[in-house]
Amino acid sequence: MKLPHLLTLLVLSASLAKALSKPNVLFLAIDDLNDWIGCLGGHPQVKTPNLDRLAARGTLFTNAHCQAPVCNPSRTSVMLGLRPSTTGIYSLQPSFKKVPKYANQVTIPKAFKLNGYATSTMGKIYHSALPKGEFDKAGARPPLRNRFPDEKLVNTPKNHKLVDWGVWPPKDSDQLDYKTADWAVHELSQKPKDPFFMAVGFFRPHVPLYASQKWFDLYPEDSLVLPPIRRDDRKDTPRFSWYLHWSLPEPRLKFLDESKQVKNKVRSYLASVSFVDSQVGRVLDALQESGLEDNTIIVCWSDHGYHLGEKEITGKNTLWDPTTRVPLMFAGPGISKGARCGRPAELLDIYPTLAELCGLKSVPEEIEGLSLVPQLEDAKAPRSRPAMTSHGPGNDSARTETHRFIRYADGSEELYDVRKDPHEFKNLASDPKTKKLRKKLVTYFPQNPAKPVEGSNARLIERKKDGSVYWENSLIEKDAKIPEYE
Ligand SMILES: [Ca+2]
Ligand SMILES: [Ca+2]
Repeated sequence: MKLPHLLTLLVLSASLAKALSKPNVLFLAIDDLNDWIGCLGGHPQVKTPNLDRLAARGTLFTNAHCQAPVCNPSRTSVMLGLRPSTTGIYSLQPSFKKVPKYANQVTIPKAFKLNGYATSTMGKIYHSALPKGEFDKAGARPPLRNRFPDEKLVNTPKNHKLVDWGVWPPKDSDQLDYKTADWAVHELSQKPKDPFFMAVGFFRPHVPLYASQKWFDLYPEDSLVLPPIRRDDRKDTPRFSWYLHWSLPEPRLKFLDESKQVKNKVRSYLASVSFVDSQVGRVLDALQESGLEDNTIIVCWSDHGYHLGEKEITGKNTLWDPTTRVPLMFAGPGISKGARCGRPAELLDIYPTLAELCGLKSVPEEIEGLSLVPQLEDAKAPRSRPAMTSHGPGNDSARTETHRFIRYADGSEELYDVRKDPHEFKNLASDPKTKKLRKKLVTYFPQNPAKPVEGSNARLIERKKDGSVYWENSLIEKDAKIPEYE
């Protein structure tokens, strides 16, 4: 009788040890990546074998949306677990570190650190320079030769240095993302101290949309499929929708049409996506080779999407799917494999999800997301609310499984039935039959959105109480022509 008893003890202690050993976390952030990845099907030709294999290893959220349609507020919302309408951080500045109320907030990496994790990072996780004290260890940004060509490849109306696209640089290893992947590969090969939280932030497909020739070769120009663009799509969107992207460094569709750049820009974006996918692949391979894969949770997300002509614009700063819909996937211990979840999900949910998966104790009570663990166990598990996105106070959007609803700060509205109209072409908000639904969806919006914090500026849209509207703190005249459009 002694032997079975010993065996039982051994089995018990092995499962106890497993339960006690905290999983590592590999946190992969990608900048400006919309739903143009193979497993989300946003573009029929896109090639992202590495993101696709990660999705196949875990659970992919097919209806995930950012909380703000620009870098700084979206990333702040993810890392602090708070909505822009709560913090008042809506624009490209300030960093939360400059907002006294949030300067010492327990962010995701800090929560891991407080729970005994070794934390490290390289690349773009926060929008601005990496705040001090966020991670134990940070990879240094290396000097880059060939970061920019001698002259811009495309002359755009604003001629912003970053707003450029085409074949560049000659070698992948000249790209910052390559160096970032190098760093992660090296760190993983050293078998980091257990448990670890490693955040790796990739910069493409943020502009400039540069990739070397081999990535362009994946998308021959003569067979290129263009996104669903309707050149009269803004006829039924309110004037206020233009205020959300009143004047951007990114050109309008009109410029792309006139300069015959639609195909070139679409190809450049696709090439940039495939390039960044290859760098994600290098990191995933390194994790596998390290032997740590079985005890590592991987989460991969993008801070918001990107328009390539849809709704007659390029860039972000909107409340429609091309901007709000983002890749979000989890893989690792306790997560269903090969699952696709169509329930609305928010990037805000990453914080409580990781906290639950890793059994974190020191997590701020006020974080606003909902843990996605029920959906990671069973993709059909219900979800109590839509995914919300805000751009400036009072401009809100709710995405359910069937509809997209938008209300702007002046009360104008849009409603799309995405079952019949997945590209949000036909605004149904003026149809009286939709009133009941619109009234219901309004109830999810923030009731008293925070005012923009001091120092807010770039990409800030604000409607004052007297009805005047300010773009980046400058008044928009009531009858002003829409820049670069009218
Ligand atoms: Ca971004
Ligand atoms: Ca339309």
